[in-house]
This record gives sequence, structure tokens and C-alpha cells, in this order.
Amino acid sequence: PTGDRYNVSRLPFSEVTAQDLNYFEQVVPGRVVTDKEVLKSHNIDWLRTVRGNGKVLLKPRNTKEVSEILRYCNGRNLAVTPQGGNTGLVGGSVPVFDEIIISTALMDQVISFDNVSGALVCQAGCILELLNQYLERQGYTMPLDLGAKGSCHIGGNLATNAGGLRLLRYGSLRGSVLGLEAVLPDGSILNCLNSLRKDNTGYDLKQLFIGSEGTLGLISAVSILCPRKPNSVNVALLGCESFSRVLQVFTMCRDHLGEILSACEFFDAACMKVVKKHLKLSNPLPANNFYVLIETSGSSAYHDEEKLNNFLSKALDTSLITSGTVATDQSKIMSLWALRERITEALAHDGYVYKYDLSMPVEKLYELVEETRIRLGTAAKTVVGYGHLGDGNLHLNVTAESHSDTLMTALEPFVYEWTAMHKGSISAEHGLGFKKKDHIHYSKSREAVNLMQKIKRMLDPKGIMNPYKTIPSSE
Ligand code: FAD
Ligand code: 2HG
Ligand code: ZN
Repeated sequence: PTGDRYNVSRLPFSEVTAQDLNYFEQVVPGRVVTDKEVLKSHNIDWLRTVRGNGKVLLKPRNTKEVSEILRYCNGRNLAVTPQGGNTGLVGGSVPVFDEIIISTALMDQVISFDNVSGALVCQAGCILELLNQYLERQGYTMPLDLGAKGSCHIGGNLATNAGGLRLLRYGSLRGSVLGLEAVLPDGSILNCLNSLRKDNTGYDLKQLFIGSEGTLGLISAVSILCPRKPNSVNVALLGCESFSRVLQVFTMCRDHLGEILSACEFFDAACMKVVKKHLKLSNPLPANNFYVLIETSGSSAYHDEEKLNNFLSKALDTSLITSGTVATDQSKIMSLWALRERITEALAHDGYVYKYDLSMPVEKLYELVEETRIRLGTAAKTVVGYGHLGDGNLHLNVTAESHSDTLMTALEPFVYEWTAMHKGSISAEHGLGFKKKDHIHYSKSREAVNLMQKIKRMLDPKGIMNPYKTIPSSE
């Protein structure tokens, strides 16, 4: 069905035979899944908007097994799709046709943790939230956090170069990842799994795999630098009348909270409406047009609270905010975060979702939402704008009762052209996957795309790794 809507044809890969299944059974005994019922959830993405027809799911436990699988598939010209938690939002994690799904679900072991440097080495299938819990017991934390933490795998996070809610404080994964191990399409194992802070010996190959969305190899293990768990965390939810006030709040909180600011997120009234309606969450503030969620993380509770309170009274005095609430205890912190973190989940209950993940100059972020709302009129059910204000990253989401070509034509290329005109990126943090690969030109030059295609051909001459994804095919 996906192939039909997106007008894509199957490339001439081989089809899985009984002999292939016998081989896989020897490599991963008892872990070759062909049961149609079990395969269903691995063939459909989290958003339930793209569906493949993979007939085999393999569940390796270690790098050697992955290597044997890929060597064999390459020899047989069988296409594969690496899959972590299957929470990706661009249709990259499921087959388009009958690609073999290689799941990292059983590659879930921590290999080592250095309690002095904070370097964590683990297999790619470790679930983000479990890694965070493991680290918290030792006084550390993961440098990334996102709404999908309960299901997404660290390998999937690297493969998409996920941003998320802590990027403002700890930076991109490109800085926190110290090393990785990847299995290349021909089965060879590239071991770049060191834990050094500094290493300028030659090209930084790990960067090639971060954000490559399973198209260059399967990330089998990860080494990541983890910060100390902050002693004191506070969260404030603020209400603002206009987006220009939201921007002023952002500037002011950087001035006043500078070194302890760890997140600065925003969402609009339409987001508040969907989380209230579909998830039954309650708004602790009077209704506002915009909401800003600020998190501080520091070493002294007293000091941080005092700073936050000073900031809040100044923001209220100058009418930048109309109301605000502060949380210092864990349960209130979580309930404030839920209002922001669970917007994606609430939208999924609202209908068919068109998702745009854009970065652009922060002062332009909301203009696009307003223009889109006017443009679509009553054709859309809900148009929302939210995102990582501190990172200049807007999530523009539109819902409708069902998929409609008319709505799609009204949205694209409008949204992409608007973003390119403001020198933005059409995929800030989710990647291109299956749905957006043909739009890469809005954000990358022809020369850049050509070089990507050359790299792809060099590492994967048969094109078996996650075909139909991330970069346009080169003919
Ligand atoms: P999957 O969805 O399984 O795969 C994603 C891509 O990576 C696919 O192309 C797949 O083939 C490839 N892949 C997976 N594992 C490997 C591997 N080991 N080696 C090579 N390739 C691999 N993203 C953000 O950036 N920021 C957010 O704040 C954020 N919030 C989210 C909230 C929700 C509720 C949801 C559903 C998603 C969110 N995402 C966010 C999307 C994000 O990309 C994923 O949640 C996460 O990074 C993907 O991890 P995963 O293990 O689920 O990967
Ligand atoms: C978030 O920031 C995620 O909540 C998901 O990146 C965004 O669903 C989206 O559009
Ligand atoms: Zn996001």
C-alpha cells in the first residue's frame, strides 16, 4: 500500500527462499520470525502512515550475528531494514516492500560504564529510558531525552541523530558520542568504539553513521559520554499572550538562568487543547495563547530556585508572561513535562497527522504556523505549532480525519519552499527516512547530494541497506 501512495517501484532484489530461512535459522536459532501476526507491528510505523510487507524478522543478539546476516544478504542481494524501537516519524524504520527486518531488540546489554569519565558503552538495542535509569543509580544521566524514551533504542537514536529535550544543555549527539561500532553492508565490522574525549587521527568515521538512518550500515554498539545527574531540577510553565513575548521570554531566561537553563520549549493553545482533549491532562494555568516550559538543572536547589523565582517575578512585572507555575517535586515536574512531551501522542489520537520538523531563525518559527492555518482554513482539523524554542526547531503538525491528496497539495511544496526561503532545514531532527528523501534538495546542494550518493555506492554498492530511504536514488 505504501508503494502505491508514494509511487515507488520495488528494486530488483532477491526474494527470501526456504533455503535463506534455513541459513538464518542457523545464525540466529529460534529468532527468525515469519509469523504474520507478529510481523504486523514491525511492518507499520509508529504513526501508522506507512506499511511494508516484510516477511521475515531477524533478532540477532550480538555483532557477530549481525555480521553473518549482512554478509549473507549482500551475497544473495537481499534488502534489509534495520529496526530499533520503531518510533521514527519519517517512515524509515519499516520496510517499503519485502525487505528483511533486522531488529536490535535483543542487543540490549550494557558493556561497560566508567564511573569517573562517564563513558557508557552498550549494545545498540538498549532502550533509552532503561539506560537513563541505569545511569541515575550511579549518579549520571543520559545526554538526551525524548518523548519516545520508553521504546526507542540508543542505536535508533544515533541512526536518526535524535535531538530532543536536552539538546539545549548537552548539545547534539554528534558531540556526546565518543565512538561506535557498525556492521557494514558486506558484513565487515567497523570498530570505532573508543571512549576517548579527544582523538584527531584521520577522518571521524563515526559521524558518517550518526544520522545515516540505517542506509550505510547497522550500528551495533555505542560509546557515549554521560553527564553527572544534576542535583537540583526545577520546571516552570509560563503563559504568554503572543509569540513575540515568547521570544522575549527566551532571551530573558538566557540572561537570568544562563548556566542552569537546561530546556526551553514552547507550544501553542491548539497543543494544549489536544492534550486536554485526548489525554485528559489538565492545564495548571489560565488559558493562554502560548506556553513556555523552562527547565533548570544545577547543583544547588536553593540557588536555582532563587534564580528561577527572580526571573519569574521580573517576567510577570514586565508583562512578558501572564501567569506561571513552578515545580520542584518530581511528580509535579513530570506532570508539567507531560503537557509538552505528550503532544505527539495526543495528535496521533486527533486523526491523520501531517508532520513537519523544521529549523529556521527562531523569530520566524511561528509565522509559518499562522500562514499555514490561514492557507488550510477548514480543510484541516487542527494546525499546531510547538517545539524546541532554544534550538530554533519548530514542529508544525496538521491533522485531518483521513489522508487527503488535496490537503497534501496545499501543504507541499508550500511548507518546504517557505522553509528554504528562510534558509531553514526541512528536517531538523527526525531525518528524511522514506517520506522526505525526495525533498532533500530544499536543504542540501546538488553537489552535497551527489557526494552522499557516492558514499552510499562505495559502502553499499548493491544498495541493500534500507533502500528507498534518506537520499534520492542516483541514476
Ligand atoms: P527506529 O524508529 O526503529 O528507526 C529509525 C531509523 O533508524 C530507521 O531508518 C532505521 O532503519 C534506523 N535504525 C534503527 N536502529 C538502527 C541501528 N542500530 N543501526 C542503523 N540504523 C538503525 N526525535 C527527535 O529527534 N527528538 C524528539 O524529541 C523526538 N520525540 C519523539 C517523540 C515520540 C512520541 C516519537 C514517537 C518519536 C520521537 N522522535 C523524536 C523521533 C525519533 O527519531 C525516534 O523516537 C528515535 O530516535 C528513533 O529510535 P528508534 O530506536 O525507535 O528507531
Ligand atoms: C517532539 O519534540 C518530537 O515532541 C516529536 O520531536 C515532534 O511529533 C512531532 O512532530
Ligand atoms: Zn522534537
